[in-house]
Amino acid sequence: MKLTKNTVWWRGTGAAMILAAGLWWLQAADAGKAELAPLPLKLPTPAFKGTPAEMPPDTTAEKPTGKPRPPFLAPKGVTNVALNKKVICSDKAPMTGAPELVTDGNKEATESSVLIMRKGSQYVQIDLEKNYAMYAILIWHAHDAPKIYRDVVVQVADDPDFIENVRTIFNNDHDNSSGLGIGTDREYFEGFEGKLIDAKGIVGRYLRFYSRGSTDSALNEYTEIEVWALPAN
Ligand SMILES: [Ca+2]
Ligand SMILES: [Ca+2]
Repeated sequence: MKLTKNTVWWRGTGAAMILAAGLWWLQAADAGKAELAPLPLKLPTPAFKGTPAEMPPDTTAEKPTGKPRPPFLAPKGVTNVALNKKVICSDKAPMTGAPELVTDGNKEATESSVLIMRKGSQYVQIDLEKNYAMYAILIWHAHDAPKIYRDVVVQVADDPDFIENVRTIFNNDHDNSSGLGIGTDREYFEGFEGKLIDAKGIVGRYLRFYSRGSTDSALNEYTEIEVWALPAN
C-alpha cells in the first residue's frame, strides 16, 4: 500500500487514541483498587498436632497440608466488626454455653468456650447493627479435633428474618439435605486457623451460619466467628 499523507495522519492519531484510552483505563483501575494488607488475624492455640490419619469416605474435604494458610489480603483498615455483637441461635435451649460465646473474642479450644446446639440443621445469627462491606469471614466450630462439619451454609441478609436480599456466600451441602439449596463449596477440616471465607466485599448487616453436625457428633458446636469488614455507605 502506498502511504499517502492521510494514512500517515490516521495511523498517528489512532495510536495516540489507543494510548490515551489505555492510560485512562489504568487510572480508572487504580482508583477503584483499595490498598491491600494481610488480615491481622490472632489465631488461638492449636489443640492438636499433625494432620488426620484417615479421611472419612464420604467427604469433599481436602486433606490438610499442615502448612500455615497463606496470608489473606484485604483492604487496609478492616476490623473484626462481629466482635461483641449480638448473637441469637436456632436452638432455644442450647445444651452448653450461650450465643454470646460466638462473638466474645475467645476462640481457644476449651470446653467452656463452645456453644453447643442440638442435632439437625442449626444456625447462629449475628446482627452487625449496620451495613458493612465484608472481606473475610472466619468460622471456628470446634477445633479440639480434626472433624468435618456438615452442610455449612453462610447467608447475608438485610433483615433479621432473612426475607430481604438474602445472599448465600458459602454452601457445602452437596445433596441439599439442609434444604437451603445445593452447595458447590467443599467441606473442610476444623483447625486452629479456622475456616476463612472470601466475602469479596459483599454488603450486609445480618449473617446466618448453618451446620448439621460433624463427623464426630450430631451436635452443632460454635466457638467463634469473625467478620473482617469496612463500614459501607
Ligand atoms: Ca468465643
Ligand atoms: Ca448434606
